[in-house]
Amino acid sequence: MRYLVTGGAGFIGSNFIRYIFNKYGADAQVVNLDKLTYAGIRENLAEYEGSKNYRFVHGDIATPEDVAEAYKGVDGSGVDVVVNFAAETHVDRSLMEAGTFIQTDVHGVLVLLEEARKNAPNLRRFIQISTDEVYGSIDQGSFTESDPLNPRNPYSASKAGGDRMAYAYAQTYGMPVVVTRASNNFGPYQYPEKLIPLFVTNAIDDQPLPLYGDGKNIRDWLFVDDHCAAIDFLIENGSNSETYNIGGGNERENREITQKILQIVGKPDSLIKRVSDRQGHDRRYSIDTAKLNNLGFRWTTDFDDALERTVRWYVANEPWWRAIKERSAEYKAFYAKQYANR
Ligand code: NAD
Ligand code: TDX
Repeated sequence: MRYLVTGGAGFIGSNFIRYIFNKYGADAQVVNLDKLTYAGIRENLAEYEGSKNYRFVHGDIATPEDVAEAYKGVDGSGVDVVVNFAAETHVDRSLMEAGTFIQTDVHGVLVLLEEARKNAPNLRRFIQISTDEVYGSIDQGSFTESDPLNPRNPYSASKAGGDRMAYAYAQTYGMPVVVTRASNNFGPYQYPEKLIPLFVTNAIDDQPLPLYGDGKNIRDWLFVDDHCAAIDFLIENGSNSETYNIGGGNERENREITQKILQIVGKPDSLIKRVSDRQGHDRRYSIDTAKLNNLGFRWTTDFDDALERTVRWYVANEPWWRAIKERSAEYKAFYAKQYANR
């Protein structure tokens, strides 16, 4: 199979490319189109650089020329499948600067779809990676795929735009689109601005863990390998125009995750620092995964085991996150701004 993966230098995209090469070996060809924003780290996939099955294209999904170049594939023969991970992804950043979210998460999706019509008329599958956040917050019960969208922050509103744009191209032009809505991912190579990698790396350095509000917000946690396996499964088994929730079945309050991290790292609860709440902070995300389950997909990860392995990965891979936390001027500037408001 010939894949175009966008945003493959980021967290889930890099895990997905590794998953595909581990599973399919030389049968897979992957073009990775990535803009290398603050969140893109090309070295995450250093082991594939120079391989004849892998090609990195430095470009923007919102720039038609870059996208057309990527649709040529690894060897000029084209691509069969697109998996669009490229996005601005951090809710806190969308509260400071929403414009880039609209540009990439909405307009970028439009360009990718439009260029697919021109450059890849025989595409077998276009996977639009959306998020559980597009449904908004739910106090009880779980959202199914047919529930209305109610995004409540600029990030999720932008993702909802991209999600529905992909659907519109399926309806209007018959493109083989599948939309996936995943819950909170965790695992190796996650940028240390998201809850788990931020808290693990702060704990290692005896720095405060800034827990927002009362710490009782609930997220559903999905190990990144299960997410990659589900996407791979839906490339083959999903139906055109359909949307699939990909949850983890692991709903936890943030304060519980925080305490577990401290236990694994072996640091005291006194590192927890209650800070003022995120504006518009969604209370609880919960999605019903019966549709994916009924199609035959099976999750393989135990949450506690995966969390422990993830924490140990950050402990063992200090140079990876120290390069960001200590040498990225952008990272330091973001946190200076973030805590100036709190
Ligand atoms: P990430 O922030 O780690 O990586 C995003 C990647 O996209 C980076 O490599 C970045 O350089 C690239 N990128 C950004 N703008 C681009 C552009 N205009 N053109 C090309 N590349 C661009 O993100 P992630 O956590 O890996 O998320 C991947 C996808 O999964 C996103 O679409 C996100 O909305 C979705 N998602 C994430 C989660 C989660 O918990 N992380 C959950 C559900 C859905
Ligand atoms: O410092 C923090 N303190 C804190 O209490 C951070 C960074 C987060 N939190 C809370 C906010 C959320 O309730 O932890 C929870 C998780 O926060 P994030 O890691 O920022 O993720 P979230 O806002 O839930 O969004 C994530 O899941 C859905 C991803 O960032 C999105 O890309 C994905 O679509």
